[in-house]
Amino acid sequence: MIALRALLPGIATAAVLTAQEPAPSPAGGLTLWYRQPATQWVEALPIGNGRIGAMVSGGVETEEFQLNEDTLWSGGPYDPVNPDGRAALPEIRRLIAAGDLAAAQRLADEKFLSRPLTQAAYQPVGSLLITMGGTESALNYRRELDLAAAIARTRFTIGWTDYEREAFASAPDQVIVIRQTARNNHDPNRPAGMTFALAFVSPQPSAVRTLGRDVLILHGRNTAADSGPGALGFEARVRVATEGGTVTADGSQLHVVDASAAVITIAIATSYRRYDDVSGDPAALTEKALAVLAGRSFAELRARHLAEHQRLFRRVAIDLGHTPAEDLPTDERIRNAATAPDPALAALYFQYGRYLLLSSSRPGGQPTNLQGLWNNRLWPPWGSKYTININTEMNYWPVEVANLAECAEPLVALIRDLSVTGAHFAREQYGAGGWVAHHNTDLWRAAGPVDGAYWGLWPSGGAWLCRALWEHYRFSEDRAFLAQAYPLLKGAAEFFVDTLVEEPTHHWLVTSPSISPENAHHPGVTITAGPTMDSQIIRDLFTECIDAAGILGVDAEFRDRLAGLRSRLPPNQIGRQGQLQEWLEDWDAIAPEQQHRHVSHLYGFYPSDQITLRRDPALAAAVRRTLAIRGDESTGWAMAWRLCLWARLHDGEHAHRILTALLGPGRTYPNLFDAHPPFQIDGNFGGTAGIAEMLLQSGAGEIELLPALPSAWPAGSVRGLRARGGFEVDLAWAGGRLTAAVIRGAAGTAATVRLGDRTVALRLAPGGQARLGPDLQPL
Ligand code: FUC
Repeated sequence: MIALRALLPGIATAAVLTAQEPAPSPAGGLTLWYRQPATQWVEALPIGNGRIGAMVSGGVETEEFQLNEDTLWSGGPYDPVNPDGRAALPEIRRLIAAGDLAAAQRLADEKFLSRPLTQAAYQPVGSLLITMGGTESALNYRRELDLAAAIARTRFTIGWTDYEREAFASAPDQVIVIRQTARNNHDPNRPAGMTFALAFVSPQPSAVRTLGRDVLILHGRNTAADSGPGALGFEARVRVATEGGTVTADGSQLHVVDASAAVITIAIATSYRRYDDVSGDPAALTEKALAVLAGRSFAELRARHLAEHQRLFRRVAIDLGHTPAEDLPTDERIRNAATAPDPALAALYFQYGRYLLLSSSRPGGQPTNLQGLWNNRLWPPWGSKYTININTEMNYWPVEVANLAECAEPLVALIRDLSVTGAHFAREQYGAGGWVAHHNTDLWRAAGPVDGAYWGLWPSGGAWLCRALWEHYRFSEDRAFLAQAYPLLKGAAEFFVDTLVEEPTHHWLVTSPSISPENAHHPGVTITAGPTMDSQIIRDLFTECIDAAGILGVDAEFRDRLAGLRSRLPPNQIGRQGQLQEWLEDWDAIAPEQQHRHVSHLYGFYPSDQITLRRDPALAAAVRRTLAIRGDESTGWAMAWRLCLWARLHDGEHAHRILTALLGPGRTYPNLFDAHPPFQIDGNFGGTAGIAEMLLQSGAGEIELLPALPSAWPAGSVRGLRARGGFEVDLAWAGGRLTAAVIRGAAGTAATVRLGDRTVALRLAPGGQARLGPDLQPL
């Protein structure tokens, strides 16, 4: 029992005797496995199809599938515009220009923040409980998550019966499927019977009923948010089919008696259709989802699920080396991460990041939130929403390089929504054109500043999200996509065209009011004008618009206008500690939190490549100095960001030290979820991106091989990473040196390939593939 323990005090976990012989990890290192059921939520194993998901605890007496659906959030559609906001803006700006930052922050808190001050929260559906009863001890227990198949399995033996449970969340069929079997291990020819009850529990206002003898329904409403009452209905509908035995319903539970196998199918839906439309019919949707599967066997559902998962998952393979450490269960490997070299754990973490993206971000669904898709609390930390001053962006850092570009679609759709709600906010509260989003957003696509000016008064969240659009184009060179994305980029830029102000000292054009995300420059004060990160983000945004408009052959005048404004943005500055300056003024050394988790002004070095090691050595050295001051130790995502930055600095040893700490028990839970703490999924995705960045970097027409290979990974290989410019790359190395590289792309595509100081110019011949040897010589 995990998530709902408090609600179900009467249910105890059956005693589990672990198997004496540890089974080695199967499936080529792509399995998380354990010798005992989960006793807390961060030990349970996540499955998901991008829209619906479950945390599987692997219980014996009672198994819990804690369920989520990605549109079940608190509240309903709302407009966060503060009617006092627009009138207060000139005075906030005046106070900032006059240097009275604390007063500006106070006034912003009083007049400029969204109404209400907080956004909606992502919420759980409830749990499906499979209760077998009995108190006998289980033997030969093992549970696992097979990433290659996207299947969670639990196996154990009680007496003469072997039990096995398999569960997956199917993207093609939009249901969670569980199959439970019992086998007589003494005499396979004799039947083995399984008796269990199926029940729903939920922390939501909800009710349970049964339909016929084999359907169980949980239906309910979401709870209120500060923005208003719950406006969503939801339903989870389960059908059970058995081989042998009987199924009966008693109005609140289903009872399976003496079956040798049971297939449990779960459909979930809410009434959410769009951020401003909650008119969906969850009962009709779940009924239909189950009805269309009526003729399909379990084997067919499983085959369809596997084919879709493997189509995407198998694009990338990775091998970072092997040690005996990898033979232990996953929780023990995490415990040993700092002391027992385990390169295969880094490889598993990388593939787990890809698995999590596939499971939590699929076309048509919501983007991954702070917990991806998985949340068991009505009021999760930070509402488990979209924090767009780093966290949501980080969730998508691996999406292109790790060859899952399709998974970016929900983020593109969110940006499209924000370009509408954010245009309304820009107009009403800033009197500006274009669109804006601040540091958070939610299911209802609220775009205004929330929580407090200290955290929320940051107008660059939408612009940072737009970077994902440009990256998608850079990796794919897909012009049709660029044509769709351009209006979004343009709208984000138009907001700054209308709102940048001239600062009094250098006459640079800056954002005002703004902050450098969540870092105070003076005690209690974050508000300022023109923090470095804003100028970097706007410089990128303007450049992307100019380039995109050029490629598409549109908006010549707008391009010139942006180029003119871009030349007046503040430059990146080096401060008196030799650091990259975080604010217009050199406040870094006096800022109260010298080791602050955000490294916002290093955005320009990673994820952006506005500053590069080779083109801007002085600024890159300042980045390194800032990282040294900030230190390696931080929250999960903040360490993942540092990992990516050290990889960009080509310091593989330093990057590996951070990765090792990230993989240890302080920052990784037993189920490999990242610990902020508490759980936040961004560190998983940032860590995945960081591992890719150690092996391959690309940009400005160059593909760099093994730029930050640590000595801990002397031999290995990776297949299927993507590089900007439309390439796919395979690499193999031994003795810490490249042995072979394969670069694929469309015929005629050109790039410079770099290995250390050596470069070769490459133009792909017909067939679209080049093979290079240890010194980049053609093979
Ligand atoms: C930002 C971070 C916090 C946390 C929150 C969800 O506000 O500063 O560390 O990750 O998002």
